[in-house]
Amino acid sequence: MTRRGEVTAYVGLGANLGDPVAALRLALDRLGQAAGIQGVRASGFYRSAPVDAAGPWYCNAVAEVRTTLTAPALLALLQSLERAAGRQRPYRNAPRTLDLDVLLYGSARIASPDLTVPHPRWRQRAFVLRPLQELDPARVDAADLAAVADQAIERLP
Ligand code: PH2
Ligand code: MG
Ligand code: MG
Repeated sequence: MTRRGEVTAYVGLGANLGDPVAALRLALDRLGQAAGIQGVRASGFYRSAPVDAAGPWYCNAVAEVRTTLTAPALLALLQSLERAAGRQRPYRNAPRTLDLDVLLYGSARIASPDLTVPHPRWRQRAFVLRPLQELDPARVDAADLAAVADQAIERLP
């Protein structure tokens, strides 16, 4: 159930430096406790080979978030959690201790300098489609999933 004023958003979580599983768990806890977040439902965790990037394999997950925050406020919250996890940005797609992306924000389409929603590449990434499918199967297109079948990914037990 979504109450009036609440939006259902989907957040992608990823990490491939430090202790990625611990970082994702902590981020989910902090997200759930943040002001303006009414509920968080997380997918399972996945190990996935880097896509368009180098470095260690990632741990990835997706969270369904009920929120009264605006999309820019949600982005600011996610960025504060990334900073708390020691995120550095030496270059594009560098290995990271924590990456939190707004994938979807209700049915909104946003194209601002800071934020593009839906995330421009969410349908081309198995590490988004597979966990998202657990949370809301109807959102994931079978043809999209088939197109990313070559991306190495496994669900963690
Ligand atoms: N994030 C990227 C680039 N490549 N690959 C995997 N497997 N997982 C990610 O989270 C990821 C990536 C840029 O954000
Ligand atoms: Mg990302
Ligand atoms: Mg990001």
